Amino acid sequence: MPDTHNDSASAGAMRETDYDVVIVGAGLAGLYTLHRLRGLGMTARAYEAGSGVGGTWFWNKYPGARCDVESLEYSYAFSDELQQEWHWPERYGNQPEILEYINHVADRFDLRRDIQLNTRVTAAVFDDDTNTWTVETDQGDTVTARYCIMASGNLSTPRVPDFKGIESFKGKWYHSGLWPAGGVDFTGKRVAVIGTGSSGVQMIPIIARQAKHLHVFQRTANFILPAGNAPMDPKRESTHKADYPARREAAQHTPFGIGGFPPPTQSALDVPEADRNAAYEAKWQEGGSISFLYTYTDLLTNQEANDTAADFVRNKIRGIVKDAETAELLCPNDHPMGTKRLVLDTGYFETYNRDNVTLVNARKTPIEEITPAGLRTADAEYEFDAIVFATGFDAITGAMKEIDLRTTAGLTIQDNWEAGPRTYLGLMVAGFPNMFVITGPGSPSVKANMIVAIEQHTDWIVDCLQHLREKGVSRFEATKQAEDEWVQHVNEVADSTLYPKANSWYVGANIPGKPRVFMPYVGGYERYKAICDDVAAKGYEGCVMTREKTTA
Ligand code: NA7
Repeated sequence: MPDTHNDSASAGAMRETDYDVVIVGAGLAGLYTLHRLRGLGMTARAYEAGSGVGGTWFWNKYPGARCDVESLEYSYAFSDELQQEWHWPERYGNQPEILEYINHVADRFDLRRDIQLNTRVTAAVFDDDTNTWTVETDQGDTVTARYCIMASGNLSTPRVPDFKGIESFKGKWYHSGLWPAGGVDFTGKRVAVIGTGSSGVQMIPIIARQAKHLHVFQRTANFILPAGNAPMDPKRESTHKADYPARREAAQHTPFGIGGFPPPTQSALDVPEADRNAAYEAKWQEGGSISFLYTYTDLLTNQEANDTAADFVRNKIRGIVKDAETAELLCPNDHPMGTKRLVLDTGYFETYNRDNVTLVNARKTPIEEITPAGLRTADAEYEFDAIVFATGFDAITGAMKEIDLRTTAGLTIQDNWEAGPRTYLGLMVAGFPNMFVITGPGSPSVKANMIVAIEQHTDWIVDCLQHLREKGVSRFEATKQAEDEWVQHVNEVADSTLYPKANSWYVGANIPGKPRVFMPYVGGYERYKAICDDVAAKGYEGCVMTREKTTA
């Protein structure tokens, strides 16, 4: 671990700013940050591009949008009253329910008065002399703050591929992450869905029930498991709530920040085939992705072990999908199971048994052009009334790189991250003092229960701000050495797993030209948290603090 820790004094009094903190984004991360900063008596302003709070859950209104972590776990833990009182109607929250919950939190904790909606942060510049940030928005605001906290999300920059001819299309087109608030009725329409990640897989069964005909363009077959969604079992809810604080605490000591699953104890290869398949079958029936990955210790680290689970899933697909050729096309075959985000479905594979659904192999015959009437692949022309792009996001780094984020010392985030993102603990970027990132690259957030990661990051940052205030620190930054060592650690951990084998958004593979770097920390949430706690306990090891000589 890095050991650079410096505490120096500089001349001059602490410069006045409009706010102590500017927060970029009012999703789950921005809201909790605002709440915590209030508790510290700090002034803060959150800017949010959407016309409502909620981030991901505000934008992703496509049919079937649902969380893949169970509601009783995918919810804030910071208020026991909140978690006791809130009732989740289903095992997994759907988008409207989660958005309702987030709005309830905004009201309950009186957060809205410090949030400016319909406002996108366009620039954030750190002044190297005054140690303050100046933030500009597309609504003409220019404000100063001591600190800037990026709560701008990992999947908040929707990407429509650069297809030729898109402007010529005479029908309507949509992106999953920019869905119209009033919904879309596909009844009687000829529809194309492009993309079979979580968004495509969730919407396809629903659109298939409405459309006259649905063509699905699949480039990569994914590993998809049954969600096992169901109305919330009242007994399960009351048992969970009776034990909530202990369950939340237990989740802190797990690799994914999700409790309730006994950790695996055996290698998949130490178990006879029949027993192994029985174990996978039980997990398949139970539903859920983390539980499935927990069947054996080595599913994400040993190719041979992984193959046993992958074969089980492929056989399931062949058992559900009646047309043998379609079934084969739906069988993932180019990456180990779990190395792309595992998708949870409700009736996805069954949808291909409908007469009005056709699967197109967009790997063999790529989409070449959008035409006025529909689209053209390498070997055919199609006519559509609507095209849905479920083509994903410029993940993890997209939102920050869209901002003119720089320092007067001459650094820009775009240059700094040209060869891939670099952070210390996923929380700070060397050269960008007084800036924190929530769920940034190099943190385990997208590989963990996101809301648990958000609370952990925020608590760490807010505790740090309190420390800095008590010490009269005006400038706080990660050292280059600490950042280099963290980046190396993130890479070493990733290389000890099967994750880098997949062309996923974890490595930026879905964006042409994006540097191929494994961005999340996959050493486990609990290990990451222990490292963060240790860094703080050692007086923010790996960071430099500059104190004012006079703060009176
Ligand atoms: P994903 O998981 O990035 O999926 C995007 C899908 O779109 C994926 O199947 C891509 O295929 C496909 N895609 C992208 N570009 C093209 C082109 N040009 N032609 C054909 N197909 C294309 O995004 P989602 O919105 O589904 O999910 C994002 C996360 O949200 C998810 O992981 C959960 O964490 C929640 P590819 O696999 O790149 O070959």
